[in-house]
Amino acid sequence: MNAESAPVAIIMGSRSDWPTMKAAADALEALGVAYHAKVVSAHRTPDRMYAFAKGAKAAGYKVIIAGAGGAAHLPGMTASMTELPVLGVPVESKALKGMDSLLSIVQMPGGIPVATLAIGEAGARNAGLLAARILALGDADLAQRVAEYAARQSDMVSESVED
Ligand code: RP5
Repeated sequence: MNAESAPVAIIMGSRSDWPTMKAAADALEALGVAYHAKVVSAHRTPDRMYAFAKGAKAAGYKVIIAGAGGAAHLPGMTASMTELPVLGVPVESKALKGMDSLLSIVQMPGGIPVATLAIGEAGARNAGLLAARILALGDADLAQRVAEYAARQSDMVSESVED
């Protein structure tokens, strides 16, 4: 969603992360929350990461979702350079199935918080939903949409074990 300004930034270490991180974008779209999605790599584009993180608040973002795989330093490095809440999504890696990504993101030193989600698409989707819940604290209309989303989800779960 390329609105001119958006409250959520979805950043990721590589274009190869997008199929996973799209689940965050889809959740935000379902709730009518604008976002910008971009590739910002801690290792391959460190200057871009620095500029993004340092400028994120002034750019109007309220929440940052950061996804990365392997030696997943992007969420933590971003969190070290902004006061905005950072939600980290461990992208599933080929070699270690995302355990490397998870541990890289979750084991932050005290003082630099990153809220770490589950590995892969479920984590990305939940990051989108969590970002919306954070924004909903100051937005009654969005809070209503978040509640309706949860209710719709419950309605879709049949109690029956057969069709
Ligand atoms: C990380 O390395 C990215 O976040 C990605 O998950 C992983 C592999 O990147 P590519 O080699 O596919 O670009 O930095």
